[in-house]
Amino acid sequence: GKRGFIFDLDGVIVDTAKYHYLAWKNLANELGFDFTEEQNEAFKGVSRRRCLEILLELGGITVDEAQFEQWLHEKNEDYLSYIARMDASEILPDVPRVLNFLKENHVPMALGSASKNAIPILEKVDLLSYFDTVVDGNKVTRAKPDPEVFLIAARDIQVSPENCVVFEDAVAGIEAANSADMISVGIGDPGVLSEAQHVFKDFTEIDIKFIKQLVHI
Ligand code: B16
Ligand code: MG
Repeated sequence: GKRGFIFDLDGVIVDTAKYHYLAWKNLANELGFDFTEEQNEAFKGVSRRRCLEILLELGGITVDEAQFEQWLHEKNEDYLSYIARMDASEILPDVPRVLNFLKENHVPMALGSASKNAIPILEKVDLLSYFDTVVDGNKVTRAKPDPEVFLIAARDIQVSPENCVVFEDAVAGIEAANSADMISVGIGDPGVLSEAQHVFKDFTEIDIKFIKQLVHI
């Protein structure tokens, strides 16, 4: 069947994962505890709300709903201050090479992200026009590792799940792709992403031959 490609955003197309990390770390520090990069692995691909729940568990802090909402807001404002300075130079190396190849070959492409900030980020780095659909945190009710985000993306591009190829940097995202019966490609550390069907350190390691095989061309 016809193949389609689904890309995660943070940590795959752009390195906004580092800005999420900084904003969570700033909040943790303000609340009197530290937050390490290792702990941040569990935040990748996970909804903003779930991240704050985990952060507060790490700090041993319990709060009421109003305080929770306020810290969510504060973290996002801090994150957006990093995003405001982004431009196309922050697209990860060799991502345009792969996106351009797929576009030239008319392969359907979707974005599948947990982020509620996905569209403004794609606009900032000038990649919005590449995607036939953007399925983001505003459209999804169940966060990764639930497969909902990728199943909606597959439906939008009219490609059956088993013919979808998902690029993901998060453990939760690889789990979501696998349970949707899609082909999972991990971007990052093979030790962390051991559940992925294929793993590459980054896009510079991806040969166009590999992409051609996946697209059947
Ligand atoms: P926001 P992805 C995810 O994006 C991030 O990996 C995750 O760390 C973040 O908490 C989530 O988006 C929500 O983002 O606060 O911008 O709505 O990796 O699924 O593209
Ligand atoms: Mg990600």
